[in-house]
Amino acid sequence: MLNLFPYRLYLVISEADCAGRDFVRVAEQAVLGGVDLVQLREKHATPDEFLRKAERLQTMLQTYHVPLIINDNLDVAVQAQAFGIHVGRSDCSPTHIRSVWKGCRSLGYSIEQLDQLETQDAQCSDCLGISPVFKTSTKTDTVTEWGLDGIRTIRHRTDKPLVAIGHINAANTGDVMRAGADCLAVVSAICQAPNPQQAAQEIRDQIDQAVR
Ligand code: TZP
Ligand code: MG
Repeated sequence: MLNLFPYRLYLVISEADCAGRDFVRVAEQAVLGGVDLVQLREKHATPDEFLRKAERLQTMLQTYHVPLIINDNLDVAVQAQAFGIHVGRSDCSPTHIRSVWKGCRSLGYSIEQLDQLETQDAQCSDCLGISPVFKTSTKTDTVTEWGLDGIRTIRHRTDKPLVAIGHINAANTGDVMRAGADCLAVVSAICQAPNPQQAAQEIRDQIDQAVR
């Protein structure tokens, strides 16, 4: 079967996460280090600001043929001609997005509780976020810290591509991949790093070793 989710290292970025640096430049460095999918997650921007940021990021990413995913905002995703969207349990539902955005090429859905796996929303999604794997200060309103056992549990229950997120770094990458993740999503280990390209490269090397 055609692999519709060939991505391994997924940068999740917002301007506020980048320690005062230009977020598009940080994302570009991350791409040069091996990031192959980028999500713009702007929790405090107005819709107009969110769209402008998405367009800037999109322009850079297109030169590298790296897809852009928009967190949560369907209007921004459509207007920025993003590759896809990622939503959580309390956001616009995947079922609704499928019915209205025919051009969506990647629909991600965060799994915070096991009972979500059985839902239509999970079933119509292209990938599932395991959210969070470990406790993280980047997102504190979380429900379950899945840990490595949680990844294994979810892996046994679904064939969907699994994206692990939450305190992922080069030191735990191997364990998270071997527990059953297909792709790792990272905020601070790349965005806050003094050298985002090198930080991405280190995680990417660990991923490549784990999947060999
Ligand atoms: N969803 C679950 S954890 C998280 C999100 C957006 C934040 C992950 O950030 P970090 O800095 O990689 O732990
Ligand atoms: Mg959300």
